[in-house]
Amino acid sequence: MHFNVTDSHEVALRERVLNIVAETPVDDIHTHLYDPAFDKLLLWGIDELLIYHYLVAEAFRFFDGPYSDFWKLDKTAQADRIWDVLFVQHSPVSEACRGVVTTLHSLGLDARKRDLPSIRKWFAEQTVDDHIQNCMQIAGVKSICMTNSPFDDLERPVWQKGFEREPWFTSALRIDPLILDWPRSARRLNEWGYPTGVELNVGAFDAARKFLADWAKKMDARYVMVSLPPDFEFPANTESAELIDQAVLPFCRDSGLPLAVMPGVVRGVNPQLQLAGDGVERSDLTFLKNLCAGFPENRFAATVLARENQHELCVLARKFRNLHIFGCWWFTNTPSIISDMTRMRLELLGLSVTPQHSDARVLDQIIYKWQHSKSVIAEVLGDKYVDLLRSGWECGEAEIRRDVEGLFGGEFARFCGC
Ligand code: FIX
Ligand code: ZN
Repeated sequence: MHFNVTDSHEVALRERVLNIVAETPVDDIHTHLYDPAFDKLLLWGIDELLIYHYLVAEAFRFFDGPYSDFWKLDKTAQADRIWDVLFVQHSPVSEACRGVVTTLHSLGLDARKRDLPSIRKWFAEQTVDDHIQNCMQIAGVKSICMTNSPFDDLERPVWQKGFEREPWFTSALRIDPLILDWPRSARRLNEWGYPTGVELNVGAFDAARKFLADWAKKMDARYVMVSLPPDFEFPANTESAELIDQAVLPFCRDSGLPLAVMPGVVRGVNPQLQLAGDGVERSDLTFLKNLCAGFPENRFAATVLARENQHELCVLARKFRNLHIFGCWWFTNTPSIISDMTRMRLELLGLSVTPQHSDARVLDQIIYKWQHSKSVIAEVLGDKYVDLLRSGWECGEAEIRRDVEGLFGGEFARFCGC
């Protein structure tokens, strides 16, 4: 039976949801942005927006000639070429291109004039500190979680030297090389004062655990994170699986930090595209089931790259409360897929999820990533509250606010035990 609800009641409810979603500040739980202390590692401005690897992949579809013709150009010339091919010669309808338009417009720039030099001039007049505040305020982002890797030769010295972190930058300890390339990582651990051989034994696991503990402390990490290939297996007689079993999971248990896994990425499908050359394949999520079932004292967060995996991921999260699912990652971060995934997650899991993270690599991108995602999430949520209304349950303003705060960081913080 459906309750008799007037159209205007529904319209008002949708409007309320839209406003609350727009107003609720977000904890952006996975980005590739940096505290300004990392200097040049914090990317921002129009040229960085244009050479974002999402746009590079799209631009190459129109370029002729060798890949190197593009890569040998300096940043400004690369940005010029991308602007020309994706914004001038064609209309910027893709999600990544529209993102640039939304961002410029929200910053008060008129992209319709197609005047790249004047846009550049505006950015050249900004200071980084003001620009961070401006972008965060427009995007409605209250905290930005960095992806911090001790294996990154550019960022490691900054951590070692020490710096005063802006309070709104939090950290996730990223450990892909440790898990996926142990022989090389073992050599590096040795150089950094964690004595270990390449052979995996008690000493090696101890070294890896100590390394994780020291870096998690240095970074004040909220969680530990690794991206994984689609065929990743656990348990397995592989270095990766053994390291997870004997070093990462015990460390995470002792420290109380969740392990965030990101399966599905195939690195370097087309290496000529450099950072834009990674692809996706459907993952076998048996490993995740085995982790959640076999290690109930560990907490796992997961975002999965293939669209085809999303339903089973939701079902997995229904089975294991130590699994938190988050974000529409990378190739799933488009309005139509966000809409599908968010609907599915809410329908199967209710509100114990984090529907989105930005994955921004360029500061300014938080503006479009959140504006675009929020408009889809608001629409989906609006439908859900209207369905409830028709079924006989009305949610008040404070209840909706509570729910939305949960989705935009509250639930993740609860899951992390904060
Ligand atoms: O592994 C990751 O964290 C990915 O998000 C990146 O590798 C990827 O390049 C990206 O920027 C996706 O949005
Ligand atoms: Zn990422």
